[in-house]
Amino acid sequence: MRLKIKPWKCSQLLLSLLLPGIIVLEAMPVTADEINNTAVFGGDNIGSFNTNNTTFRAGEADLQITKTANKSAAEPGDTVIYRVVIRNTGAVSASNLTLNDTLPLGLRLAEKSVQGSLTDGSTTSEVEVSTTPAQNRTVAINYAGSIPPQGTLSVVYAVTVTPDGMRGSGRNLAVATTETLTSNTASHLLRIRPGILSDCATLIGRVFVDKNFDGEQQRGEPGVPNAVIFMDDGNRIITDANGMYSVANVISGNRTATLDYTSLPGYIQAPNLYKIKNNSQSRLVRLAPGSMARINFAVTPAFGEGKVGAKKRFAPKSSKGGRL
Ligand SMILES: [Ca+2]
Repeated sequence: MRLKIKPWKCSQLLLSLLLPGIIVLEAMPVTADEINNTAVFGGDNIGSFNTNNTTFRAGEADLQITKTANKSAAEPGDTVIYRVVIRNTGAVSASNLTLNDTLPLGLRLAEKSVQGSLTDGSTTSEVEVSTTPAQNRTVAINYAGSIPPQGTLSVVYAVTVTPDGMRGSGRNLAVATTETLTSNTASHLLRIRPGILSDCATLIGRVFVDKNFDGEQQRGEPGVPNAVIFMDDGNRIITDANGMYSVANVISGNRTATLDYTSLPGYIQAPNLYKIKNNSQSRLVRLAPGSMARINFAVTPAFGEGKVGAKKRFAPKSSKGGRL
């Protein structure tokens, strides 16, 4: 009797049994992890018989991916270091791996920064990875080697935050694939702050009936809705139901806002008894980049309550009182 097992290609076995007959077992790979098995039986005085086919699965590789960054928030001009760890939790090696990372808007990969290292047990060594230029913000990083079972491939790379990052979500998604496997999708959210590169600011304020002429809004001093304010850049702003307004993305610098009294029939400018410079229809404010400033307009009815005798009834004794 002779038992012979020899490797045939990668996963094909040839088993021959002599006396009293011949049994040939062939194992043909269908996919990387699926094997189709057929047996042929025969002898000197009998014909050959084919057995039925059986299929069984070999050990599988499995990929798990995690992604981290060296900071949770960044500003335009900052560099962020991402680390992607791909672990093979399967029973066989995973080869020819590609990491696809879709970067958020405004983040640009520094291609020369890409580094790879492979950890097998307690041994970590650098490995060569290549980068395919980004298409639609998706960067492909390729590793031509194999990740052994329970081994990890770490890929580290740097991205630069551009001013466009302010318009993006800051979230990126990474997924690792081989010819037959796809990992889970790792996600990381980077909060992108305006930083010093933002040249815009925010202007807020309110138009209200100032009954005690201190320039501040206290209780009992209602806001005036639908008041029109013109900016020096031509912007036209209308107050809401509470007399409030806000303008985002105002170009920084010296900005002027003017209350249009033609939008407020029956009201005139309320005199400010404490700040003479505020006794003006137009107000000047210095808006620093990324800052917020407030311009309030105090008005008073041209006739009736709030004008005649208001100063005596509501004027504070020694201070301006609280601001609403
Ligand atoms: Ca007041």
